[in-house]
Formats: sequence, C-alpha cells, structure tokens
Amino acid sequence: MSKKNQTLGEFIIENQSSFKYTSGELSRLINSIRLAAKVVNHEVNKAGLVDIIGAAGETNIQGEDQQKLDVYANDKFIQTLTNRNIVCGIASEEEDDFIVVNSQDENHQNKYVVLIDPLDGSSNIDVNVSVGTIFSVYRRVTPVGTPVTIEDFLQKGSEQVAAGYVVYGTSTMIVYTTGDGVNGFTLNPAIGTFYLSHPNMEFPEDGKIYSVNEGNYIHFPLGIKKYIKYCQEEEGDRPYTSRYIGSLVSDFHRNMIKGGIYMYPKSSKNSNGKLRLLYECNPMAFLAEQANGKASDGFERIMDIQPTELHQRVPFLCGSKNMVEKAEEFMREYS
Ligand code: AHM
Ligand code: MG
Repeated sequence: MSKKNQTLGEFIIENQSSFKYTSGELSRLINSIRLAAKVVNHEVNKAGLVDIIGAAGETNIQGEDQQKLDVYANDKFIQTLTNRNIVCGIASEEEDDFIVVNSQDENHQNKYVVLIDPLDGSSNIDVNVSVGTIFSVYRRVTPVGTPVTIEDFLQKGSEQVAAGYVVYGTSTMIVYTTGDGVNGFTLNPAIGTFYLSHPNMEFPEDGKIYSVNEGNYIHFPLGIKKYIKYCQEEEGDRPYTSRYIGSLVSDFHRNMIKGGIYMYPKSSKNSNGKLRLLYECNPMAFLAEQANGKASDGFERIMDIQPTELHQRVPFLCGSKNMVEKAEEFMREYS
C-alpha cells in the first residue's frame, strides 16, 4: 500500500513482491536509475553556474549537436548501470550502437536491458528550461548468460517491464511504472531523498491543453492541421489552451496532471516525425496507458509497432484518451 511521504527506496522495497519476477533485479535497476538521476540532477542544476553548457563539439547519430550535459548524463547513467552489474545491455539515444554488458562473463545472470534518452530536450538547458531523462526496461529475449543482441532491444513497447522519466524542473521528480499504475516521487534536494508525492497519477480523460510545435504547421498532414483548427474553434469547452515547452518530459508531465495532448506528427520535412520510438515514444506510451491515457502514431497504438532499428523515429500523439482519439479521428478522415 503506497503512502504519501514514503521514500522511493521504501516504495521499491515494499512493492518488490508485486513485480511479476521477484528476483530483486528490477528493484536494483530502479535504484541505480534513482542514484544516477541524483547525480545528473546535481550537474543540471549548476548548469548556469559553471561553464559546462554549450555544444561538446560532437554530433550524435541523428546529426544533432550534443550539449556537454548530454554527454555527462549519458556517461553517468551508463556507468551506474554497468558498474553495479545489473543489466545485460544498454541502448542510448546518444550512442550509435547498443552496449553489451558483461560480454566476458559467461556466468552472468542479468535479464534486463535498458534503453535510455539520458537528457531529452537538452537544447533547453542553456535557457534554464526543464529537461528530462527517459528510460525503458525490457527482459532480454535471447538466453541469459550470452551477450545481448539487437533482438533484445527491438521489442515492441508492449513488452516493457518498466518505464519512466526524471524531470529536472522547478523540482526534480522521478515518475515511473512497472505496469501497475504510475507513481511520482519528488526530490528533497536538502537531503537527497525522493518522496512519493504523486501516487497513482492519471491523465484526466478529457483535457484542454494541446502541445505541438505550431511553427511546423504548414508541413503537417491535413488531419493534424484540421485537429489543430478544431482545438482553436469556439465551441463547448474550446478553444483549448496551447502550451509547448519543447521538452517532451515536461510537456507530458504537465498534460498528465492537467489533461492535454502532446503531438509530434510527421511533416513534409520529416516523414516519421522527430521522436524516437525506442527511447522516447515507447516509454511515454507505457506511462500514458498506465495512467489512463493513450499514445498513437495517428493510426496505430505506439506500443504495437514492431521496431526495425534502434534509432527509428515515429509520429507521436499522446495524452488524455479522448483528445488522442479525437486527433486519430481527424487523421483517419483526412488521410
Ligand atoms: P532531443 O532528443 O534532441 O532533445 O529532441 C527531443 C525533443 C523533445 O523533448 C521535444 O518535445 C522536441 O524535441 C522538440 O522539438 P522541436 O524543437 O522540433 O519542436
Ligand atoms: Mg530525446
């Protein structure tokens, strides 16, 4: 039974027995993410103070400039997960290929792979706007004790065992699910402890906020254009409010609390949108469904899409159920 003010550590222990597989491995994994989140939080918080912001001079596989903090967060999460020897593989938005953990040790029994976007929305850091970490956990499909292969990572979102995000905002929170609802924990920075502050988070079924980069309007598919016009029409509880931070984790977090829809559709410039299926859309879709919301590519459930490559992109509509369904209706009608 979750209690407000419970610490994340206590919550993990108390809920361990409700996991499908109770070896404690998943608990250790979540604990490691908690630890890495604190370290990254500390660094993100001082971004304005030290000369750490700015491009690190490298580009990631998507051809985007990496900020220094992306690299830092990437290293910290990977180090924490590998040093503690709790996973058998890691894939990161910032790495070209997946990482095999324990490749030399034939006796390792680790069952889980982690997929991570270490610092999403990092272009917001130098203007003091919230960023986030997104993670997703799967059980490997290849035999335990062997090196992981690409198959272990290219699983449908519906196979996720856990997913969550850390939002480095006005306060820092971890929000995650292990398939039994969504809970949010807020960091007390004075003592470095996360407390259960948002038990059983749920999207309101209807919402009044739409979040989309309307600067790309001209390039959007007709269905999305019509849906945006619908959001702006004066009728019933419309027009809705437009809110777009440009930081998926923060936009999602707000919409889950207040009710809303986030959209990153395909466009005539990006035929699959911008967001990555494995690092961004699947974990957010799992959280959304666990919180009574919905996630789709406009036609199909996100978590039913069979991934074909690690860095695959996909159009993304996510949020309050009735809003996502309405947007899908427009997509069907005008496709
Ligand atoms: P990133 O992984 O390179 O940070 O990109 C993902 C981010 C999301 O957090 C955000 O919602 C979106 O990109 C914003 O994109 P745009 O500036 O095109 O609206
Ligand atoms: Mg990202």
